[in-house]
Amino acid sequence: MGGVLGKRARELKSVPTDAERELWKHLRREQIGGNKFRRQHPIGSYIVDFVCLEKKLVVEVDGSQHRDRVGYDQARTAWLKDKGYEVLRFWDNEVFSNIGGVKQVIWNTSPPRLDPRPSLDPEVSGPNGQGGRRVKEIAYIGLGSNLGDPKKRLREAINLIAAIPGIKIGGISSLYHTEPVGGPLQTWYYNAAVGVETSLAPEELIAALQRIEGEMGRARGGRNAPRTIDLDILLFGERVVQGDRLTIPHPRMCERRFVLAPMAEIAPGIVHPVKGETMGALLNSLSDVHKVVRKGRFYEDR
Ligand code: A4P
Ligand code: MG
Repeated sequence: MGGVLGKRARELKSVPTDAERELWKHLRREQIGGNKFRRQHPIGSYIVDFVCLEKKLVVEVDGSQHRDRVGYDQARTAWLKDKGYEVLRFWDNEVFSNIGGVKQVIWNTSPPRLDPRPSLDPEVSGPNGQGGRRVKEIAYIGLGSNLGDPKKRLREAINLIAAIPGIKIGGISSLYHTEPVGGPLQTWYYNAAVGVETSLAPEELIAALQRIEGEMGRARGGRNAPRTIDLDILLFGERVVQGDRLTIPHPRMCERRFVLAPMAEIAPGIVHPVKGETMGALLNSLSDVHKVVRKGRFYEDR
């Protein structure tokens, strides 16, 4: 998606006005956001758009104030809808005067569900312009945090994952509040799982995830120590990888309720390539007694 929409974004991008900048800051404070696009309004004013990549959602904020006129670019909206985007529209006075309501509408818009079958789209080319053609695969990433506003950290991590070239987020689990497993006495974690469609190789994916952990200020505090963010590759298609730096499936996933609960939510029928059992079955037969509390849909629990 990045390619086409990215090109579109480049076409539309220009220097924002002060009003737009202020609006953008406001929405950022409220953690609505993704990329910001701007374009010349057909009737002489401007539209500011916010694209939530992980939800395939475009939010159009129209600053024209002319409610009686059709201010939106209908061809563009049709184009986005054709590409599977949900388009929500707000007038800027709605955004300023009712940010809570607007937020609710945005976060309640359901995230897209991941199609668990790998796409065999032959048009997928290798990342970094290498030209080698790669088949997209479905990988699942486990997220965990128990330091520094963990819920916010998980959202931030999902946004950063969505921005990795060669990755498209498909499914996002609910947010789970979980009792710590192992390690020193520490506060409860928040955990989640996301499914991604990717043309990256597993080694490239783990490198990208470790970069994000670094960017988000993760300090390595030892095994099972508290952490601002932990991003683990749980599954990568049906691959079994056993290297020095990477083990897939994640070696401890089947013993952990904080991993299997979100996984069984987004991918109940996916089979563990070594155990030969589905995520749902693994969760049902799990003996882990650590508490895991589902906190509702990820974007509702704010
Ligand atoms: N590595 C190998 N395979 C993988 C993989 N599939 N995904 C290597 C990610 N990393 C993988 O990881 C250590 C090394 O594992 C890396 O160099 C990587 O190349 P790390 O993230 O630096 O360290 P870590 O996360 O502390 O170690 P580990 O063993 O991954 O810990 P876990 O198993 O992730 O457990 N309790 C609750 N409730 N919720 C939690 O999220 N997390 C942990 C950490 C403990 N208790 C928890 C939670
Ligand atoms: Mg880890």
